Amino acid sequence: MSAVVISGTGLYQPPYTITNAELVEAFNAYVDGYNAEHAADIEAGTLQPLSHSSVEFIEKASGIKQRYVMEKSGILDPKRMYPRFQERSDDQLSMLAEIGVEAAKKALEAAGKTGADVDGVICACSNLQRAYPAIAIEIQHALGAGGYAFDMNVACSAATFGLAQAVNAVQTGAAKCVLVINPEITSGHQEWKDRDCHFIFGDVATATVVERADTATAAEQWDIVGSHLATQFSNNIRNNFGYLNRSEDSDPKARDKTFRQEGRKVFKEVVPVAAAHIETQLGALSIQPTDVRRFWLHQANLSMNQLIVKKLIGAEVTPDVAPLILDEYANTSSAGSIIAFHKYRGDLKSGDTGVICSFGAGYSVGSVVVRKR
Ligand code: CO8
Repeated sequence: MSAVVISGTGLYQPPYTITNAELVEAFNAYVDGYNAEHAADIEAGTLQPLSHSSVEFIEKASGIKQRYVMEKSGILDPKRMYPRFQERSDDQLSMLAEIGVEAAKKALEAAGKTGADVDGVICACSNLQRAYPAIAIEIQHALGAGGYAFDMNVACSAATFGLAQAVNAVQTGAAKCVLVINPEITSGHQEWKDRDCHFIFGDVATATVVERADTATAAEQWDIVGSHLATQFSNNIRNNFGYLNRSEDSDPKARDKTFRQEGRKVFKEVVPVAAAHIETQLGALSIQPTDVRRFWLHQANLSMNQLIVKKLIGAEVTPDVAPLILDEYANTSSAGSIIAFHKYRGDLKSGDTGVICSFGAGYSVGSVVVRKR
């Protein structure tokens, strides 16, 4: 079995920012328009009016202050409320591949590698742009990589599950250098008209280079100490969009064809599952949670992350122990824990141990324990 390291990460940040104030202004204009249009039904008591959203609620309930998006005019248009993208021809790079390639180039540069060194590409994300060919194969082609490539989706846990597949491939000799890429254009599947969740998501792409330790040349390398994955079925986060919708003659714009969740239930059920998951993994590796220098957690909710780490270390949680990127990026689904790892690891010393952990729809929990070389 080969020793495996993470030798580089990369981040692609979309061009547009939407602040909570901008989002709430557009949402409230949509609500006013909807209530005016349906005034007679609301008056007759046959339809419930929609309620305004608020900046204060969003910041207090989630910790989110803004998000990056690929396109903002469509999202902020009260008559539309979703992004406006240009359809591309078959010979143009797809949007998902394009942002994946940007993140991958940065990760390769950090690792001191080129596309030609890569013999495995995994595109791991929450929403895939098309059925086939795989986005990963398109990225493999664009980077001039060899070997094999495939797409996978484990919603918010796609990145850690993808990392675990990459580690297995390198350990067993199936590949030498694998790129795990997480392009998340969540704005396409976010329900911008639902006040319970209209503030949650943002767009981004991350990439991670996983390779044999004996080929790694990067100045900074992270040993993979172990990975641990688990799933448990739940309908509390769900999206029914899929290829059978046409045959079902269902409405492609119906509410169940975009992201929906029982946020309160998710919060309550996932906190203990994630904390127990990390504790079990650390126990199996003979590591005390208090000896973990940093937790790079999935970024869905500030209080959720604080509770999980507090359960583990039995003390109040500081950003030094569990850094937050959610305030700036919002929930970027699978990419969140990788953004945190990408931005907040430079100060750690050789021998320091950290945990990259994601949790979300499925339910799914994935954790990867790493140690700085
Ligand atoms: N403005 C003002 N008031 C509001 C708003 C709003 N925008 N929204 C809700 N309220 C009201 C509610 O109506 C409610 O009022 P009342 O008490 O009168 O009934 C009150 O505020 C409280 O509402 P909630 O109980 O819903 O509020 P919470 O405190 O639970 O906060 C959160 C809501 C922030 C959603 C919180 O529950 C949370 O973060 N939960 C965890 C969610 C989570 O981790 N989800 C993971 C999903 S991500 C994932 O797995 C990836 C999926 C794939 C990505 C797809 C991309 C699109």
